[in-house]
Amino acid sequence: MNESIVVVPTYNERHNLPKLVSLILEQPVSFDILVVDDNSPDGTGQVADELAREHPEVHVLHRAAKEGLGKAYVAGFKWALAEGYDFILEMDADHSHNPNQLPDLRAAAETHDVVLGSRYIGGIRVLDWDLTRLLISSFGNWYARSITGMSFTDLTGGFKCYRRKALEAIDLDQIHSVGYAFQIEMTWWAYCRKLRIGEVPIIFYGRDHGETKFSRAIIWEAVWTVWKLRLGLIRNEAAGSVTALVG
Ligand SMILES: Nc1nc2c(ncn2[C@@H]2O[C@H](COP(=O)(O)OP(=O)(O)OP(=O)(O)O)[C@@H](O)[C@H]2O)c(=O)[nH]1
Ligand SMILES: [Mg+2]
Repeated sequence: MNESIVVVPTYNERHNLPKLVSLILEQPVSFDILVVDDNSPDGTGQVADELAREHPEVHVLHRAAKEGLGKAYVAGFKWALAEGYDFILEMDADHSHNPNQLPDLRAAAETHDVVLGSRYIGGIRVLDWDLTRLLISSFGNWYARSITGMSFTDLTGGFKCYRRKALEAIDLDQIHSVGYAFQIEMTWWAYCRKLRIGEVPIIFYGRDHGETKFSRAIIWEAVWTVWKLRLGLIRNEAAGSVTALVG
């Protein structure tokens, strides 16, 4: 068992997963991998099982139905904590995140409890997106930053590394959000706990194969969630609340 594990949520990613797994396993730093599949109709779960038979580093968590990214991550994080991993990373399965940057995130976690892979620190590094999608993402980050007061440049990204301590500080059963808001919410509770949060620059690539799950519902969830967090309308007993910041 390695001390670090990469949690990869999948929904209809059968064409992306095998290449992703081999790229992660080629890294100079060793990582285990947990695929969290929500019973993808395209058979991603079976592809993941085959990869697990081939590579002892690969594990698969099968969930019964699609419930959104947030629920899949929570299940994956709980599994990783129960198995005893010290560094828990997350990335998308669609080759938007480059596995060559996993060692950078892991290295930054030597001195931080939560490391955010940032597309926007020191300039915009997003390839293949049309202008509308880029504007939604950069405006969304500005909006989340302004309302929450967290000064990080990329609050909605899904390429991150948590130290065990950070995930233990948050009550994962009380996580509210399912889409991009999940990423903001997790960072928010770490921020309320005054954990050490850092950012490392990453390059983001548009998805390789398959269909997007990006939707209006996901955007609206994020629009409201930042207010709910800031106003203390969502609570996380373990992590404390906004009053800890103000008080
Ligand atoms: N297990 C699980 N994985 C999901 C779910 N929704 C999305 N994912 C995975 O989460 C990752 C990010 O989702 P994407 O569909 O790439 O979302 P996105 O990056 O905003 O949008 P596109 O890249 O344009 O599709 C991918 O690996 C998806 O397969 C879900 O409900 N359950
Ligand atoms: Mg994607």
